[in-house]
Amino acid sequence: MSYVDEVLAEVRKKNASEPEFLQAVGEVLESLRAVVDANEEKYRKYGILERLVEPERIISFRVPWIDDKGDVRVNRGYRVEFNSAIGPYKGGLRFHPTVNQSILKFLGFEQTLKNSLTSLPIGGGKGGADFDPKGKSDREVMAFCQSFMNELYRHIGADSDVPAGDMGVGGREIGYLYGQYKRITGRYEGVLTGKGLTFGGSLGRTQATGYGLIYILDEMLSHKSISLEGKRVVVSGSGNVAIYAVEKAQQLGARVIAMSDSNGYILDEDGIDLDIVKDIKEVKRGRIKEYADRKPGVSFHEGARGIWSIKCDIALPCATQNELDLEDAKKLVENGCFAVAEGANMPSTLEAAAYFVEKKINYMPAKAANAGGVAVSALEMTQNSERLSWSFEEVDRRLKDIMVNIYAMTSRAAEKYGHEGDFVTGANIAGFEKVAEAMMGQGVC
Ligand code: NDP
Ligand code: 2IT
Repeated sequence: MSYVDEVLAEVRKKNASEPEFLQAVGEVLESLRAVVDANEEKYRKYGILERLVEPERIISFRVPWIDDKGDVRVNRGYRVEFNSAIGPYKGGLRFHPTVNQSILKFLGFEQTLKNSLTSLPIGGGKGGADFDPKGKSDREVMAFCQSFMNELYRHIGADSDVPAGDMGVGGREIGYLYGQYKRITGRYEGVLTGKGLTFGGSLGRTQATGYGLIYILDEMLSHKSISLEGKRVVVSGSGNVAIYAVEKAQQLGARVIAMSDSNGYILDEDGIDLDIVKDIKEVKRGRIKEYADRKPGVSFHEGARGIWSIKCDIALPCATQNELDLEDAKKLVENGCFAVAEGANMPSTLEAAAYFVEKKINYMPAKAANAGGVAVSALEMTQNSERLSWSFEEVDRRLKDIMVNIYAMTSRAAEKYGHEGDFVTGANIAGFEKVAEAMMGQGVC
């Protein structure tokens, strides 16, 4: 049995109740076959694959808080410290009712390889809670964040583990978490990224994931002499990643015609008015449906998945895992969609991703496409360490360079192992090689 198959069998046995984690590991290990087969002896000797798929540490804790009615509520909090081979654990916190160990392990595993692709010194981690910020008052969110940090603080640190935002965790939550960390420890340090600009945040972090997604999309298409000018683009989600993907796509001349949330999608053939979306989502924390009430001629459609049946040139899934399945992928390709870049983590099912690769559309998978967010988080860490802050232009320029470099690394690795144009294989191999080298260099630990 090959090394990959042995480890896959063991992972499946050990983690049978964790479908998302198995999905992420399965995809990665399958695409590492070429590089693992070529280096089997040394990788086996160091147990690289067995160690790669086992988190260094999982912390799970009770988060009690009091709601506005005075009732005690209890959520489950986590931090998965996945891999510290190339730097301190780094990765977001997700507050969403679906959060569980399987989801956070898949995200932490992906994060390890994604962070490697940025070329910056950051390891992989992820955390969060099954807390639903929707419909909660500011005070309730603050109470939850403070209670969450009352436990988390003992596991994190500017040089050991640096969380940031993810779904349900944005500037407001990071601010409350930071305030509580500082209060408990008495330390003013870069222990979280995505902070407010008045207390150590980096210019450009809010925009980074969405902008980075468009930079790498543009880079990928430029190698085919295709420009974004006038292209019909569909973006799922309407959160942090989606909003700034739309903003940069529009700046580069694309016509973004649809966005969504978990209730449904809006179709605006004249092109999305992003000011309205920002007001609804960032200011009022409302629903995307309200866009249709505010702009004449716009339709709202119940059901988020329908967004993939819209005829478009480019699809950018920016909402959540497994939001796009094989049927959706077929519909997109049938309708002439020629590029897909993933702002969300693992938004395409295994079958959908394989279909995109098979059809040779320009498909940039999540760990390469959405690495801009964590890359700018690492730049925020750098600025915090040197106690300086860089201009927006400086951060944006570095972000662009990083995304262009990720494209180059990814396409080179794909080519080297005989998979030209298959960026899934390319990103997994390029991310893996550096982590594996670092793990071997540090011995069995
Ligand atoms: P937000 O919480 O800001 O936004 C999430 C958006 O996705 C919301 O509009 C939400 O709608 C929507 N959504 C959630 N579930 C579904 C669904 N089943 N179908 C359709 N829409 C849905 O999160 P982010 O924008 O930060 O994160 C989005 C994705 O990007 C996640 O996969 C995250 O892991 C990934 N990511 C985020 C980074 C960051 O820097 N923030 C960096 C790299 C990746 P609703 O309000 O209805 O829930
Ligand atoms: O999935 C991701 O890369 C993030 N949510 C961003 C993590 C970070 O540390 O900025």
